[in-house]
Amino acid sequence: MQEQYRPEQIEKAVQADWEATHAHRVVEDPTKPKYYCLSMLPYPSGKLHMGHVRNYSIGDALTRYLKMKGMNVLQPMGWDAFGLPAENAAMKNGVPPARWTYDNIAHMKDQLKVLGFALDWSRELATCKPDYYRWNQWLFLRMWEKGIVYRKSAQVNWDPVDQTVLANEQVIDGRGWRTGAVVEKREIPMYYMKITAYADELVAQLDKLGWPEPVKLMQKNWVGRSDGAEIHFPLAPSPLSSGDLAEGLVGEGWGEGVAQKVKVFSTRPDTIYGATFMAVAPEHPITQAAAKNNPALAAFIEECKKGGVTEAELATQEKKGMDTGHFAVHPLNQDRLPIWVANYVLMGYGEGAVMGVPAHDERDFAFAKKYGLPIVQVVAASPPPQPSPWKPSAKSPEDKGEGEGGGRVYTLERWQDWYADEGIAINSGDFNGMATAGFKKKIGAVLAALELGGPRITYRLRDWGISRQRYWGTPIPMIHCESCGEVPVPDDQLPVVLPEDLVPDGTGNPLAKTPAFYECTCPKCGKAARRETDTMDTFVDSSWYYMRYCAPDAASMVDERVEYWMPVDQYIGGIEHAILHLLYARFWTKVMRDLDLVSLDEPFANLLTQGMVLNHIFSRKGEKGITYYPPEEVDIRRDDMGRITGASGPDGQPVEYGGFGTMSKSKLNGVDPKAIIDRYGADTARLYVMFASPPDQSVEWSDSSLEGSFRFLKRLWKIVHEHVNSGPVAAYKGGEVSAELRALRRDLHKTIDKVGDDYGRRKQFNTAIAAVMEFLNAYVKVTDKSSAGRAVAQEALEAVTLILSPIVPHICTALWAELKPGTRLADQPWPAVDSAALRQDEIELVIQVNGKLRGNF
Ligand code: ANZ
Ligand code: ZN
Repeated sequence: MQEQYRPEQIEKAVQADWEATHAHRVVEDPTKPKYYCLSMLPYPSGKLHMGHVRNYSIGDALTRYLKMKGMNVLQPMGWDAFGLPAENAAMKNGVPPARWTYDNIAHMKDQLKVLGFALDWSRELATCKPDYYRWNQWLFLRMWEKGIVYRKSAQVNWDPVDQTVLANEQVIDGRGWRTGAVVEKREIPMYYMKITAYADELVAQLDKLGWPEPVKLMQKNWVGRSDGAEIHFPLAPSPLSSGDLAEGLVGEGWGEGVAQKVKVFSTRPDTIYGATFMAVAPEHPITQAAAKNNPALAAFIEECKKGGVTEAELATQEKKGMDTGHFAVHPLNQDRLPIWVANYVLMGYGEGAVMGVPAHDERDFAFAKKYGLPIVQVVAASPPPQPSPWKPSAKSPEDKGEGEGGGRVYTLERWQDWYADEGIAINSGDFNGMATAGFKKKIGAVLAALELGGPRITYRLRDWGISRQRYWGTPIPMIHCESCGEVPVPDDQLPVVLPEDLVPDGTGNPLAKTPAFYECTCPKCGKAARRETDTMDTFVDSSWYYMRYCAPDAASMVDERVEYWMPVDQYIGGIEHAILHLLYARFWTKVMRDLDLVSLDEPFANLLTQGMVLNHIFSRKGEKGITYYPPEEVDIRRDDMGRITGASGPDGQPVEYGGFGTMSKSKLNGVDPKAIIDRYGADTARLYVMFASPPDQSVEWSDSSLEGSFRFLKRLWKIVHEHVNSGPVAAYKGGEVSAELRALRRDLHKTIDKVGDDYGRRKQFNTAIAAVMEFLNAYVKVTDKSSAGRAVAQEALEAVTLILSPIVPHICTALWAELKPGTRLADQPWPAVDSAALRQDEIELVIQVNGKLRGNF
């Protein structure tokens, strides 16, 4: 046996052997329990980063462990190959996105192979290949037939200089990233998938998933189910001066009769008597109608358009509003409520209008305070909160003009959270004294009987707009015909192939400028027609790739092999995909189920979100902004405790230490896995990322721990070398051995047991590694070199090699070959725990009395 640990030699040799024996290929085998271990597929950006290494090392350890346990384990890999970065790179370098993508795939595949993951490459797929995306198109057409896909106009960001649609991330401070032109909003038709039809199921089935609770909560909140009521407030005849609102609404698409009321959605219909004003969104038809004769209001609407549109932005921005001068009538007490336009009301949620209940809604409260609108308490806490913040208004209620809510108007200085609480209804007509929970249940029916609303459920979730005005994606298989309208591409004309030789130049989708692509004949009438040039959101590609791995060569979208492998038993990936990707994949699976393509409800039974790999951030503020310095180019000063006290850059001048942050290109704090592997080998890189912390926690990069991992492998090599070099040894066959050896065997079998439990059940690899390290410390202390001692040493080293192999498979394969010449580690099962060895003949019993040591037995 070679004396030195030479990772560069053994890793190549071991990998060549795996390759030659197709060691990682799996086939469906109904006689074995199956296990599907899936890591999220990478975007082929060109380079593997430490995050990939960590993600795939976790999946690989689990895969290798479960294979040793006798399971049929599928661990595939592929490429999320469509997307914007390829177009940007193409623009920069003048090469087609396809070329860039395929080159990157080839390069990253080499890097993955060097890491020695047990991947079944025979199932590799790239989502940009027609034999994959044709099924995106095929399913899209099935969804179209079922009405799950529909077409609707929506707003997009329009760059007036480039004459192109911009993705949200291409809009920087309201301007186009390339041209700097002020971005406009445009309405264009787009295709949508009705994910909202699955909203309830997407929430309900979270319960049966073995996912981290925070991820389930994020999904639940994203769907955002709200139970409440729809309430109609009829419009009051308007004062002459501001024109009649109902008239103004005619021709606004409100249809006759419908225009006569303001509809709102409320989750607290039990506070209906506390409504003192109406607030409508700036885009609401009522606002538009009211603005016709009101230039100040029109100007206000324009101003609102400039503000943010996300919910977070709306929640934080200052509440602003303007009175329309019109009124609505309260459906229960007939009060006249002023209709205001408010910037905190979202057009896209509920009805785009709210009833303002300032006493019990924080936003309404802020708004009412600002504009001097009345505040009426209608819920009394039970037991009453103390001290009561409510004071009768200083002004007499009569001063409010209309006399509405006579005697019920209170002032309130500050908002407190519990104003929103449930309690007992007061100031609420016939409902006074009722618990608000019961009131809330009842009011829906009351409103329905009055034909002024009824119970209603609303979701935050919107339908999934999948149209992208981009080139590098799956072509949407539709044809626009002047006579026939929207015509789906017939199945026998699939796939609609994306030309791979176009080079985008930043001035819009090149497909729309390529007649060879868009000119076609209508499948229905045979006349000249135009092919859709939008492509699909790349989240479509990642919504079902994991099913295609199961049957990569199927002549249909899926086949019975999908039933064998699915669901994914363990999915591993970044927390950044906790919402959209997982939600879309779950939706897509349910659609496939409802189309009778698969029988499962949920694609991912268990989920592990691995923590980020972090590194130090060093920077310096200069005239031109912040400059970042790679940690390896910085001279770091530390105190006795190892804490960083200061640092200087390559020029000797001080740089600022910003703590640990995610490794990122922009902060120049990434560590290139290639450099690590070149220097220490793949096993050290794998050991390091697995040992550094539990898989779901972040890893703070440390060069010294990396060194430590390498030293440990060198030590392991040395221990086995010493043992093997001392000549042949008989295997341990059981029977009595010395107390020292008995203790070592107990330690060994406890370790095997713990490591198996850590890998398989707890999925905590760092503690497993620590246990093996501890065991080896005990091992080297044993002095017995008798034949029994040598036999136990052989047993111990064989077991150590086996149980470490899921983490560091190359070195273990090589060591195994030395320990048991003529056999292969790849053929070995997980070592059995000898329960007899676990038995302890002696224990030490320590006696303490009142905390004082009194003796031991
Ligand atoms: C009266 C009320 C009283 C409300 C109260 C809340 C508390 P979630 O839980 O998010 O569904 N709302 C409805 N549509 C809105 C829109 N388009 N833009 C902004 N706000 C809107 O919240 C529903 C609540 O948010 C609704 O219940 C409504 O205010 C408001 F003590 O109605 B509520
Ligand atoms: Zn036609």
